[in-house]
Amino acid sequence: MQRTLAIIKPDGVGRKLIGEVIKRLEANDMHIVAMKMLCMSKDQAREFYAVHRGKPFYEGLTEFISSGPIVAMVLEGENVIERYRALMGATDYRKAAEGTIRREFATDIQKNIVHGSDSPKSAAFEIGYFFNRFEFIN
Ligand code: IDP
Ligand code: MG
Repeated sequence: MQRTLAIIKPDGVGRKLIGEVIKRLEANDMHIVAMKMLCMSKDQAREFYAVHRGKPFYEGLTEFISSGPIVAMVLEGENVIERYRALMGATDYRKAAEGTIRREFATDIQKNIVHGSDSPKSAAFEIGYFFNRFEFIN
């Protein structure tokens, strides 16, 4: 069993896509074992996305992710890191496969509705960033 961090970004929350995203997780055997809605500060966003520091999109990305409420979730399932990445689709929605969340709902390479950890190492860091051990249902 594997865990990953999923986020519905401010564009997804603002466009009332929380239910749409969660429906797809539940339909694909990804179990929500922790969940919260919150707003990130700019400093928290900078720390969360530290891996992208120095890239041209870093400033815009941290500004965007701290611009409104997000929903953070921990998903559990077999091979869930890779399976959830596949459900999201490519970072650039124009290159994302048909039927993926980003292909259907993203409007921009930055405003792409969802985030998902990309490896076991990043999942461990990202889950620990948002959740402590008392916040899981099991
Ligand atoms: P990922 O979310 O598919 O893992 P990353 O490369 O980790 O993609 O980038 C993190 C986030 O930064 C993306 O989801 C997107 O919101 C934003 N981003 C990535 N590349 C660009 C870009 O070229 N221009 C603007 N924003 C970008
Ligand atoms: Mg990434």
